[in-house]
Amino acid sequence: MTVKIYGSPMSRVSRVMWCARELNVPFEHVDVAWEDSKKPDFLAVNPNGKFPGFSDGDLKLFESLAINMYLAKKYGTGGLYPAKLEDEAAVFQWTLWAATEVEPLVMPALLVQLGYSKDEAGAKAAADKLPPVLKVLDGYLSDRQWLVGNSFTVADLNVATVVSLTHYGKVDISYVPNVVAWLGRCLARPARSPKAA
Ligand SMILES: N[C@@H](CCC(=O)N[C@@H](CS)C(=O)NCC(=O)O)C(=O)O
Repeated sequence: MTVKIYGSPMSRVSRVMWCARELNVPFEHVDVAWEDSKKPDFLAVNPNGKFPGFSDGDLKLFESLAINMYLAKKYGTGGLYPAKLEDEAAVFQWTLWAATEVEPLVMPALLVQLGYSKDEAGAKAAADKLPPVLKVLDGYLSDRQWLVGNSFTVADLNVATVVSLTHYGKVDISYVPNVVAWLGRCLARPARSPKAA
């Protein structure tokens, strides 16, 4: 088995496992304890000392959403990964949008909920900036089911893993009903583990 996914499944590791399952790519999950993430063995896989770590043969990668785009392109072009250049560009757009515009506004609330942070005021201030951002996605989804083309792609998977953090962070997103409905469609996919975040 050439694909290995390293780290606690209760982390962004779940994103990559979801993607691999969507693609029916066999993988080895190497569970790494949180306290071992800064030790040399794991730093040799991901020098950031963060989960996930990933390898496919000799290739090592970090950044969960980039790993997903790699996996989808290698094992799912024409399916989970769109074949057309313009659609690939839309995958890049939505993935980077989720990572840069959405995740930083949701993560503080999640860290408070998980007990890693006590900065409730900071978490609220970040989450308060979310509505205009998510309304962009809501408007886009007003007349379509999926982000790119007519079927579920890695763009949906990547953005859904980020937007779903609102649930775990107890951030209300009921004001964007198209996003709520789309997120439900994404998270209902059989390849997603019930434990995924
Ligand atoms: N942008 C990175 C973030 C990686 C990350 O922060 N992972 C968390 C787990 S979900 C982690 O390992 N945190 C431990 C730490 O920051 O020391 C990615 O998407 O892979």
